[in-house]
Amino acid sequence: MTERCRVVGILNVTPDSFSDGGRFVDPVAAVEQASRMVEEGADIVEIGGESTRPGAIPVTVEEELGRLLPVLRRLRDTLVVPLAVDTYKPEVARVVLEEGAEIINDIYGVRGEGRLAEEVARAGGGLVIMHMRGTPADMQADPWYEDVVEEVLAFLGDRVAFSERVGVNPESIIVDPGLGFGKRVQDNLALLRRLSEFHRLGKPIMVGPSRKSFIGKVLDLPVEGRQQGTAACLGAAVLQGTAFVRVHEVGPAVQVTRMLDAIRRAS
Ligand code: HH2
Repeated sequence: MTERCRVVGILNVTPDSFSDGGRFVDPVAAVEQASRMVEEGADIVEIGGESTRPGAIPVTVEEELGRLLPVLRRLRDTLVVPLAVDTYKPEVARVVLEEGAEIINDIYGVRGEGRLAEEVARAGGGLVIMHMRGTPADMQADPWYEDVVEEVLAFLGDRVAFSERVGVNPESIIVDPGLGFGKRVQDNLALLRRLSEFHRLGKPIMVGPSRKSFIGKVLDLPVEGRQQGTAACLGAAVLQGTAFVRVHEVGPAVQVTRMLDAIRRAS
């Protein structure tokens, strides 16, 4: 089991992300936010150039790179932590890996022909394989599972094997059940409750509950009121040995995960 849970700070350089959309489109504001997250204890900063919220509109490769590169180029020379990029496009992955990103986070879980996995393999980068049912456009249209944990495990197991076949370093693969991506409230809760079953895959686990709508539905709260709900989800995840948590508010998450790590280590 992982020694210490790592905190991944989310930096969306998009106009339309569900929780921080529009705040960090300006590269200067984005760089300030990234530096703040590192000061607060982020282990990784992850930049996203296309929103994946339900119903979000896809952007072209040029648009996505146009958002990412000014920020990535500034950050790679100043930040002391690894940079990840949230993209599912192989062309974007190739360029950002050349420009200093070390990890690619693919919400499509290297589906399809898997060109993205080949780009990661070629660059010797890290890969986050996330589960999503459908696409952001249709994922919340009546999702249904017989056994959500088994189905997500089967998908991730298959995609891990595929990624290793095309040459991604087995030591650099992280798996993520994709909270909020084509799941009902009870599916998200079951995934969190049974997260320890994902250790069967033999890979570090990442989860991203931060401010998501299933928290809002349980607590009947808008996005800006979901800090404590997020912290509760981190509690469930860290006590089951998750290796990475992906959050918008790094400072509180660092405190929560350090405390949970201390509890986990107690005999
Ligand atoms: N959640 C979001 C985006 N990418 N990647 C992983 N691995 N796991 C997640 O849970 C995950 C993810 C959605 O959150 P956010 O990036 O804040 O929103 P948006 O997609 O609207 O930019």
